[in-house]
Amino acid sequence: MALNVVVLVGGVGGAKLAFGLARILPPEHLTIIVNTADDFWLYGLRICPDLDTILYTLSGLVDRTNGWGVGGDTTIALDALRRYGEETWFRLGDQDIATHLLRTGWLRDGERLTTIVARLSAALGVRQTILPMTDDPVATMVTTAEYGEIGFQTYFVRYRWQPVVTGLRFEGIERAAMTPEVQAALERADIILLGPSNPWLSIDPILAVPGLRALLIARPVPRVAVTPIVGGRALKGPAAKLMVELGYEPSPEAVVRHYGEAINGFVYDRSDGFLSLPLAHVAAFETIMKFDNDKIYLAQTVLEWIKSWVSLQV
Ligand code: FO1
Repeated sequence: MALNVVVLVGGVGGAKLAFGLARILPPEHLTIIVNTADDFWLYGLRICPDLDTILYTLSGLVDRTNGWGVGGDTTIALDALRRYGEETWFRLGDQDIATHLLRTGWLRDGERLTTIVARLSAALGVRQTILPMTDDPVATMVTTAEYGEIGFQTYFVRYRWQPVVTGLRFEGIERAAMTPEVQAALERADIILLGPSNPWLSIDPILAVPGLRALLIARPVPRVAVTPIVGGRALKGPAAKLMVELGYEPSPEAVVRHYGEAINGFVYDRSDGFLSLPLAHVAAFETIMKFDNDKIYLAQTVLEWIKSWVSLQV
């Protein structure tokens, strides 16, 4: 019998592992819980970059160079917005805008983000379950040395994550409710994975949804994080830079310590040699996922390793 696997992810890095898992698991056995704290409003549209990255990756529509947006998309609407004097630092493609138009309309009609994602998934032929971490609006706010507190996408895209970060907060998180779908998925899970996403920017908002971290910790199943840090550097994006700015060493050890009780297993990269980590279950694999084969290999290797350790315990 296939196991139920739940994976917590942010954007591009997590999407790669989700892709690998989707290739080897029956679709009804894979649930992807996605960060929504990088969602924001732009031109009156609700944009959910991490959700869309997962949706486009699993449907095969994704732009394979960027890892986000729709492959081959044009930017005619963005050019027209520029003509009106609008700022266009966030590159929204024309096909991508169709997703935002529908989602915004459905949200305005009072529909939950969870059911909206299910509708979009079904229309794009995605059979795995993609769940937003919450239906409620949460916004990552980044305090920077240069600009004070700014929204996440302003920090990440507009300023290309160059400002020095002195603090982070997730606006609205206290009022965010865990959805019944997220709760049920975690309660049913045989294996819970934390993808190689940024622990502070992508995974922390998910764990900060009231009750979610406690539910995770209470589950007596493998809860395994895959490292986003290899050789002291981030696989993608600002994880290593951010860790230094927040006073941590950019290392797998610091990631393990940060996750604390939320995990009981950890996968780091083979190139980091032998690491002594304060966890019962630790493995070193090839974690860099450049090609589709790498994604499938890592997903397969991690699941096989977890299954071997679970059967040893039984
Ligand atoms: N990332 C960029 O670096 N530049 C962009 O212009 C950009 C546009 C964009 C449009 C739609 C979308 O779904 C994602 C987009 N991203 C862009 C990626 C995204 O903002 C980040 O990767 C995530 O928010 C971080 O997890």
